[in-house]
Amino acid sequence: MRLSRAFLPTLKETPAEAQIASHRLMLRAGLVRQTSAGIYAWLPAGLRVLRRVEQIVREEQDRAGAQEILMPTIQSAELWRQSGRYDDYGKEMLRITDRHEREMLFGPTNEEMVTDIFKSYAKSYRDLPRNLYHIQWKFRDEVRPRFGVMRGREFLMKDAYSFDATAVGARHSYRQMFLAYLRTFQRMGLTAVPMRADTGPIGGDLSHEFIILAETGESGVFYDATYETTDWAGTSVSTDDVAGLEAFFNGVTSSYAATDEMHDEAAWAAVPAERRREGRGIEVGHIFYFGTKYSAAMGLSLPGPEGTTITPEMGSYGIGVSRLVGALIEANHDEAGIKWPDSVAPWAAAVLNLRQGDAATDAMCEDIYARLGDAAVYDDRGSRAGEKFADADLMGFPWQAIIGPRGAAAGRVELKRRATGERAEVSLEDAIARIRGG
Ligand code: P5A
Repeated sequence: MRLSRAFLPTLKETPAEAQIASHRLMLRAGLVRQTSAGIYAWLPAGLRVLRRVEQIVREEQDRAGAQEILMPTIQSAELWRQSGRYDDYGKEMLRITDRHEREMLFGPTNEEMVTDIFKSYAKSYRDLPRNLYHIQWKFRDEVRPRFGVMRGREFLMKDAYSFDATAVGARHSYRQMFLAYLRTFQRMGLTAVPMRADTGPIGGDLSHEFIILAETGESGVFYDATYETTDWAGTSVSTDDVAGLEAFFNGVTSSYAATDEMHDEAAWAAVPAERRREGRGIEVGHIFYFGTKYSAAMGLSLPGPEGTTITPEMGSYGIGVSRLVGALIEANHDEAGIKWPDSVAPWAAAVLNLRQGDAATDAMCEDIYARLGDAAVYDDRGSRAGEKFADADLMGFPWQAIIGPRGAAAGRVELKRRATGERAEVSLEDAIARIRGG
């Protein structure tokens, strides 16, 4: 992408409405544009990050055995009356009436719809277990949308739903998602601590929130410092290994970690004082085991073995995909701008031409840009070097390949690593190899 032709608008001024770093930087780096309170349009750079985050989430869901579907955003009120949540959900639900006066709504979550779909096809207990997920926009009419995409009204969620024949099976499905979540966040370079959590309007008795520690987070958290140092996601346990996964899960959850809603002073007092950590965090995922709450209410029952009847045990598993883009910036930025981790960066590198119009400099920039292809943006604008540096730092490309007349004459590129600030003078070949290597 050539910046001279790109739609990558950056702002010099700090927008007054943004209270936290990630929101300020998302607006300044031209990732999103607010169109109504809590509703955002995703601009090219923001969309590329959103898609990369989504793809990591998708790969780890698939790897854990979940299957992707796509359910609509608009749902019928009738489904929600069956579960009893239509009236319970209150003002957070955006209610819509169609031309035939039928009551519809913009889905805040999909437990009812997926239960209804599964019920239409499942014939017996042999169709269990199954896990279905989708990545789709949700709408919740939050009283106080704030912090940009962190607490939006319209937001992108990955939501998975598991169906099992037994409670034992359902706990295994829960643990499969638990491990998939640890792996997902680790691939984005984030440390997400799983914490015992309240189930709220989703229901059930077993629930964990995955929290990224950040001062600007909305949840108060209490946890054992073990979570800061142990590489849980690095485990080689397979999501199909029932006993191994249970042992893994028990190992991870044996250390104390809870949100303020679930905080237990007695258990906290048992954590050695030097390992007690209190702070704030951003909830990027939330998983629930709620048994037969929806299957029973919506008439999902299947013939079991030997004349029995089974009401499937269910769980649901959410990841805030659009919120993660904000959380990633909260965890990776400095005064100058964003420092994207390689795995989610919109482009791996920016090629900065310090003397636009100088034949040798232009030629070398064109060469490296052509060879990097879609991995790079090329700052070929006529602007001053200082502006190019500032924009590249702001937009947060992991690498900057800086080329001026002196480097071009010597066949050298100045390569800057955004995350550490390290600089090295390297050949064109080395620059390309290092950028491609992440
Ligand atoms: C689990 C999947 C659920 O809705 N039903 C389907 C369950 N859980 S949840 O905790 O309410 O939401 C899942 C994740 O979605 C993100 N999220 C939000 N992101 C941005 N703006 C919002 N207003 C918002 N609300 C929820 C969070 O990351 C949450 O963990």
